[in-house]
Amino acid sequence: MNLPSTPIGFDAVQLTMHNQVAVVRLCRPTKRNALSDGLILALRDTFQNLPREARAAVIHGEGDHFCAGLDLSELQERDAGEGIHHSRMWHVALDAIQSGNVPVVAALHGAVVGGGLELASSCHIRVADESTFFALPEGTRGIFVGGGGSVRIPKLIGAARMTDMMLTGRVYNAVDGERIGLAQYLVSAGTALDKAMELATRIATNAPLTNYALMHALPRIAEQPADHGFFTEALISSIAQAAPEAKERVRAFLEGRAAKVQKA
Ligand code: 1HE
Repeated sequence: MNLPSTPIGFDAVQLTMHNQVAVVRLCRPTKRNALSDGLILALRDTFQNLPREARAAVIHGEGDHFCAGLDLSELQERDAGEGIHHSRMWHVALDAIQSGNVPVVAALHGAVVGGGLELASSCHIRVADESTFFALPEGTRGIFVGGGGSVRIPKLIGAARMTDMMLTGRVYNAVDGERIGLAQYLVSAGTALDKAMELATRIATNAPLTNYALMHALPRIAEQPADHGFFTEALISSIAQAAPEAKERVRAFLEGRAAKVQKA
């Protein structure tokens, strides 16, 4: 996709606005977009400070790969305390993506490995093109996931599959990755960004309160015991339907002014 390059912000993380969609690009292709501390902090700052007009976001990587994970050249001997702070820094950055104000769509291609998969897992929708491959080489490197992967990835594929990936170094191709739930969309090579932009543009037209409820209420409800979940659902659905925008959208449908659901 041909996106105009008027970056706002950081060298290795570029932000451009396309109508109401914020497009965030990892720009470290010579290092396969490996996530240095600086890049993690830039991601944090970018997502904590998205322009007010943003209603959805897309994240993608420059070059042949989405992201090669942690910048291994920065991996040093850390004592336990420093290790905790480093991991917590990733948690804050990726939480800014998952728990921000707008849904984020990841456009994936090439390597989505280690911390790159942790990053992708913090997004709300993942679009993988046919060149994508997923792996967690942490097991092979003698380390462990530290960017929230042990929380988020089992929610996508289950603890058993994640255990297998880390114990055996198993690599999933795009087809199998989509099949097991690492991505919700599989598209032809070179078209992930186009598809992600199409989805984000559509998401940006939703009522902001509905998007917010999906990002913030749904994951919590999914973790609650059923009776708590039903109660939380009743609260959030009543708040959403009471919004003037919801009333107008329902009225538009009843008056034949809104699109019907089309057969897939
Ligand atoms: C890197 C990194 C990196 C590439 N840190 N520098 N992640 C990994 O264990 C994955 C390591 N990377 C790879 O397996 C491969 O690089 C790729 C499959 C992603 C791409 O292969 P390729 O052939 O296209 O590139 P390359 O020749 O391996 O790498 C090009 C350059 O990028 C090279 O540097 P150069 O100076 O020699 O040109 C590589 O050293 C550099 N590079 N990946 C640093 N990851 C919060 S905890 C998270 C824990 C983890 O993420 S562990 C998993 C880390």
